[in-house]
Amino acid sequence: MEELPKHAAGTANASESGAPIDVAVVGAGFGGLGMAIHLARAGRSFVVLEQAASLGGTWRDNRYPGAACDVPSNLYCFSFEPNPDWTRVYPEQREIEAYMNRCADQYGVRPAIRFGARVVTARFDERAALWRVALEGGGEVVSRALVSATGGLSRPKLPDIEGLAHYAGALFHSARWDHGFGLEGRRVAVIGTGASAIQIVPAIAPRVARLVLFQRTPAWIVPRDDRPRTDAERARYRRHPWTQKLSRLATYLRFESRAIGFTRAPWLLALAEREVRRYIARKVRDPVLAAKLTPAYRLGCKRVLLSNDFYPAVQRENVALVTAPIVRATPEGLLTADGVEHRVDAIVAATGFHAAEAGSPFPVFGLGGHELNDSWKDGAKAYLGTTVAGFPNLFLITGPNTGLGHNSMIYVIESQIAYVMRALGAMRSRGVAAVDVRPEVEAAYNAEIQARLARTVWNTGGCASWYLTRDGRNTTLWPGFTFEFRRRLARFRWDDYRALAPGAG
Ligand code: N01
Repeated sequence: MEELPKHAAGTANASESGAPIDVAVVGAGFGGLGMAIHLARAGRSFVVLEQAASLGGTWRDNRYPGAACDVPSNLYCFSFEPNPDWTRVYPEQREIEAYMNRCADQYGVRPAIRFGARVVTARFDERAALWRVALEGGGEVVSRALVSATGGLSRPKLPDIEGLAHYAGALFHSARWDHGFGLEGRRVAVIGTGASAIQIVPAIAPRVARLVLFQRTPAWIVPRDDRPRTDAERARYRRHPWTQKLSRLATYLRFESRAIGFTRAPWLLALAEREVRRYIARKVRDPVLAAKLTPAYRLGCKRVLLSNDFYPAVQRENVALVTAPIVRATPEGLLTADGVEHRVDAIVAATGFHAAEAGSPFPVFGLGGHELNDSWKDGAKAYLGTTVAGFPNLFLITGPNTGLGHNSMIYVIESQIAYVMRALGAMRSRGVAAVDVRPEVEAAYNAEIQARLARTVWNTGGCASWYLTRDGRNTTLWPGFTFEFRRRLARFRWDDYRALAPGAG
């Protein structure tokens, strides 16, 4: 783990003078923030363009009741900035958001973040070998490299339910929680039983008069070994930082071992399923309800969820689990296929995000004016999840096939940031203006990744998930151990790239 100097001066050049800066970063979540800290340390000129008014990405957006991370706090932070003050084993949203803000200040990068700056297009200018990034309301940032750190799960997906527009009550997505809506004594519908819903339901069930939970597919849910961090632990982490590093390593290895079942030997997961079925039988008294809550696909196919309070919550008197499909919305609620109208004061759509088919949130034009989302119309792909042929000096953080079903995304993010820094360093030392990954290198890499994914639980486990495109292509997940991902990004290989000079596009 690397120590970074704190209070590094942010060398942002956010001016629109037209003078090119080294790097324009889009997004101030974990990816953009980590990138900014490393660019500042290297003395690069850069700016972070953030459309919102504050930083934090997913941890700024997902403020629903109960929001917390399912990766333990000692692992879910930057390797160079361990936090001895985490109050729980699993960090809550507001603590993670505060941690990110603290990092921005400690490493001096906040002045480099332009809030309220929404990118509308990014265009590679072949003559100058520069990126021209256009902002909403006019204005342009010109940079040698463009880092897109816009997040894989940043675009909420509302359910496609007939008549929803005519529903007269409150309606909001889990990632856009309406804190102005008073829950007390109200009837609330929650659609979905993914990671967001299973945190929301236990958090709001004691507050609402009635909660109707619409489940389309049950999730595999395992116990969550959460507890508060004791004062003694926190003191020990301060006095002996290696003890926290050891805890981080132990958690990393424990989580990493899950990749064996997910990616190499899905049959092993049948053993875990037996355990979880027993757990459901112990926790859910009514066998009919237990059967409804038991998945019929391989564990791991959809993200495995962690919770101790979801099963108790669905058994509360004021909670109903509805498995009949929703046929349409009425002005007063939701009508299900069994003819029942569920009248509610609010509908919470915990229905996930546009992921596998999302593409870039803004048009990105590369060589020959080609648009990135056009190149990705059959599914997003990149080399090492980071660079795309025909888009010189474009770097993606959490790009295609970098997602994980088993470990911390911050590990992936840091691997990619290090790769970008190596690429920038290599270009500078060779006097090269831009690099473009060779199409055959990208193609061979993706053929390998897809062949490996074909054997994983995500592709073979018998479920539909946000990991897959409509035609079943897995564009989101990395098919192996995360240390393999890091090793493959540990060197910037010139042979993989074509060097471009200005005017030589
Ligand atoms: O979204 P999801 P999420 N009618 O897509 C259902 C991360 N995350 O926001 O399974 C009825 O997983 C849908 O049903 P089905 C994490 O990576 C992490 O919960 O498609 N139901 C499903 O049950 C996670 O995987 C944390 O049949 C409809 C649910 O909505 C990712 O974010 C916390 C429907 C969507 O589940 C996304 O999680 C939260 C419809 N029309 C999120 N449409 C932690 O770290 C969708 N559904 C703890």
